[in-house]
Amino acid sequence: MTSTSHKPRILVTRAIFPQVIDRLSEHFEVETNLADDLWDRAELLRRLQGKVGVFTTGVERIDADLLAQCPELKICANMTVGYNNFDLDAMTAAGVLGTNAPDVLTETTADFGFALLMATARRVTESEHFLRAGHWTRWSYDMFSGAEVHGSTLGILGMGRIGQAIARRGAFGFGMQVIYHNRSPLSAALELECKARYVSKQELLTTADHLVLVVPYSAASHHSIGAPELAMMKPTSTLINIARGGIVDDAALAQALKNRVIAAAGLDVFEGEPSVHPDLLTVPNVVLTPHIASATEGTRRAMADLAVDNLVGFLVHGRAVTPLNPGFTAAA
Ligand code: 8YV
Repeated sequence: MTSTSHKPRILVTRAIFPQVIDRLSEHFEVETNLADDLWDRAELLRRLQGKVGVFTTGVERIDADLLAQCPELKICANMTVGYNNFDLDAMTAAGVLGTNAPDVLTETTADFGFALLMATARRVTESEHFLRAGHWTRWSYDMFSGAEVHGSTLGILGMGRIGQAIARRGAFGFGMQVIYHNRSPLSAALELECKARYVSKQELLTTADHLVLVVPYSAASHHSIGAPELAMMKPTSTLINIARGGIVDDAALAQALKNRVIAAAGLDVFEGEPSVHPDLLTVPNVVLTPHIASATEGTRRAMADLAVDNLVGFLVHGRAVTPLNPGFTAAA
């Protein structure tokens, strides 16, 4: 398709709210993917030709090889807070800005983390499957007896904004003792606000009744929770992953759940998703959801709007709202 438009050209890689396309179209010539086709890398590369910006959804791998083939590209705007799809060093070297979508999803994602914790501890999906299968024929004193949530010890690995929002829910909503481990401790004021205590990773693993993972994915956090860490956890404990696939060794977790090394797990993210390790599908003591922690309409709109603000901010006004590259100086 040829065009006489002189607006800068951008690409939106997946289907998104029509209002998002409308907002972008005020400033840009927008190539969309309204059919929501899943493009392979070659197709993404082809579509990126001649584009100065791209609206991404957190899974499109932006690395040196791709950037070398897209010399006109200036900004990649993720509508997600996580940005492990960006090789930020390669982007900085190529003069390409990366932006993410923090803050707007914090409370919604923390709500979901807590929902998954509750469902896992109290065996909500396992018992529903039992009921739907027609197995509920009588009351029994220990039927689907689960783990206590109120008053228990909540462990949080990764104490960024979402971790802090989960800590507040646990401390003030459920009277939990909150412990956390992070690269560095929070300020004393923030610790007080979250009623959370900094501990070593070892103490976190051995003490938590419910351990929630909210750490960003990187080479350093790959398989942060594997067989040795699971073996350190209490046999009565639950593990919740709302961060990223790859932080947990899913094969080791499936084995640990099968052998009751820990009591249960709740997983919203998976290694190699949307594929799920087959052994996780056969153990009963795991709650599985398809990466939906931020999925409310209001939050997904806010995330997409922030990506638009970044594209317009940078390409039209010269300043992005939530830039990622440290010390990035290149102008749009
Ligand atoms: C996204 C997320 O919905 O923001 C993130 O980092 O994990 C979720 O909120 C998900 O990444 C969609 O790709």
